[in-house]
Amino acid sequence: MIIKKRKLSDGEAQLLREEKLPKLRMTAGSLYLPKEDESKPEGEDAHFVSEESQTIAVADGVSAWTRKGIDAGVYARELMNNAVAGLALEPRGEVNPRRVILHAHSRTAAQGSSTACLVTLGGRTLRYANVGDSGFMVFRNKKLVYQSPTQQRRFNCPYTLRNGREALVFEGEFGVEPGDLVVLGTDGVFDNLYSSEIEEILQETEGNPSPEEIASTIACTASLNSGDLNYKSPFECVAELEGVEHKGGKFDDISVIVAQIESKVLQ
Ligand SMILES: [Mn+2]
Repeated sequence: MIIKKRKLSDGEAQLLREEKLPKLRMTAGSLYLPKEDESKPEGEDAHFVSEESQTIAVADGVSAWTRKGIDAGVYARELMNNAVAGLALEPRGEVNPRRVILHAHSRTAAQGSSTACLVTLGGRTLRYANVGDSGFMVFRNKKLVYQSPTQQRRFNCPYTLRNGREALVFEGEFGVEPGDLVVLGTDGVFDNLYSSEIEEILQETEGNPSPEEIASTIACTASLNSGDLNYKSPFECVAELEGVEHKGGKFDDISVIVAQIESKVLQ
């Protein structure tokens, strides 16, 4: 009897290839620089790093709520706390970012609204859920290889998560390799720093800096740019295209998480 060899589907072949490769893990560090505001010393951003769940996330409370006397930072922080609680319910190694965001959204009771971006490493793939203009970039050999898309209704008006409103969550994934660097941040980072400037920071850094040290350099550079009237910021460029007058950097809270992707086996 002749048994014909069944041809593997693309997905099966990919799985087989992945199984032979070493598993990956990410090690992360962060820095948060809230903008100077005596009434809101904690700012309106929030973030967390969960090494255990191999998950990182940022959120950015919408400032416009201040006009109604509401501190959207409270919403953002509660959202991130609820996301951490949601992670505990996820199967090990198979975190579903959308489910975690929806869990957090449904349980956050504070008034306000916030953008959110949650990234998790499973196998050799980064999976993420994003709402609005927070996001992340992946650098390979100190060069940008991936940038998550943002979701906004119009200039400077991102999609957000809000109590009692339907959550429109964008999902995506990207295959990573050992040595890749993930830079996750709120718009305070990417409105004040081009990807080419992050590449420069990575290329100019000597030795073997920790993710925390890299996050600190990126956050501090974005912060310097944010207060520089003569710096033609990414925010200024987009504003110009939209016919909105804006000069220099953008004064904002700055949250950066840097995650280093490495092989699980000791090198
Ligand atoms: Mn912001």
